[in-house]
Amino acid sequence: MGESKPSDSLRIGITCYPTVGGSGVVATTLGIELAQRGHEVHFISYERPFRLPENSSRIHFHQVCVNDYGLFKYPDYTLPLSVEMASVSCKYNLDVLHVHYAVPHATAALLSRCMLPPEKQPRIVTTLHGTDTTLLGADPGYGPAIHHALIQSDAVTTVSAWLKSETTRVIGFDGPMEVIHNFYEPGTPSRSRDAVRRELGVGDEVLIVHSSNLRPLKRVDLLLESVANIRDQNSYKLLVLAGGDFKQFSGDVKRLGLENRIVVRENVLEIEEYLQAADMALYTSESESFCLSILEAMFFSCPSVATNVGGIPEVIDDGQTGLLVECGSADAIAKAVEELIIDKDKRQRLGEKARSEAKRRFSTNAIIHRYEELYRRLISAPPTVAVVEGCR
Ligand code: GMT
Repeated sequence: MGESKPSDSLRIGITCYPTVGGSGVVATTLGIELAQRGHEVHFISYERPFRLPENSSRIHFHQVCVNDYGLFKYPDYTLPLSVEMASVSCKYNLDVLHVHYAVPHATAALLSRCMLPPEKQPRIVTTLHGTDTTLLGADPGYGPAIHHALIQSDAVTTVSAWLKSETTRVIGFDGPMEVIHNFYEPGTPSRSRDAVRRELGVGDEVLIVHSSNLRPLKRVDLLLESVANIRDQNSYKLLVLAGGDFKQFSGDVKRLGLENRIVVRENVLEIEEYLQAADMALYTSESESFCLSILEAMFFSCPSVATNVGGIPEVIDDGQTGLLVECGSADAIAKAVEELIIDKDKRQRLGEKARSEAKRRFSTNAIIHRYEELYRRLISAPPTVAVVEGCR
């Protein structure tokens, strides 16, 4: 299969986390878009990424088998992943191995390269997504391994300018990094906006959407406190699209008297259905390299109220495509949300601008060619032979 390909198409391996989560969504969409542009794409992971189509002739999935040997207290994923990466690289003559989220993917990619003869070694691209820098990069048990993987990669990209500077600050990596912002390609909803709003029990209220994996840095506690501070409690409903178990917050919901204001849908795959039914979005994270969910909402003309942290100001133009608020104050967040609830004209104006800016700056057409150009540049240059200096 690997032998005949159109002269300018590439063979690209992609490794990502296959579950619901921004880095996996971005990697999967990238693979689908690359295949549509004529490239041969090989996904290598422990599970098929949830949005990966089954029926594309140019998309292949290679499952990594993890054995739970009795001797091991913790099952190891990195070594079988590296072996599968080497095997796929060798069999299909990969030009590039593009890993999303450094841990453990970048280290596994380097190991796989060491297992291959020079003529079979693909160029390695590592895309940093967020907590691989901010959380794991600061962890002494991971930081030096991430630093090593970055200097040995042929290219490193970050999903925002903020994440690039954090990578230098936290990990001490001062090699080249290219900022390639995230992108999104909305699917077409299969139900009408009215049908979805009926399902959710929403009438004339403003429907506020929040979509996240609910991890502590998403500050769901602040989200709930903020909506509880909205003066007219009948003016809105909050839809939580939860990539996790929302029951952990039922105590807060009860304490704040929000039982009738919140609708939860867990592990939704077709988020477009719900985004088209929403009027605005709300994000209260304390750290965020980009926040793909804000971008997804923008494509459906939803302006967000969001905390002014990390890379979020690169996505939202404050006062034009959404409203930025300092993280921490539930009062300030509630006021910004109220402003968009009460002023429908403003909400719609910001929503329309959000949509046009999302298409202009963060559509697949605006971004995918940046990765293609990067791959071609790497292939035409000599591979990276980095020398590690000193101990870390
Ligand atoms: O880094 C993470 O926490 C996981 C990652 C994910 O897989 O959801 O989220 C990060 O990558 C997304 C896609 O690039 C970004 O939209 C998120 O902002 C980012 N999360 C954080 O920085 C906390």
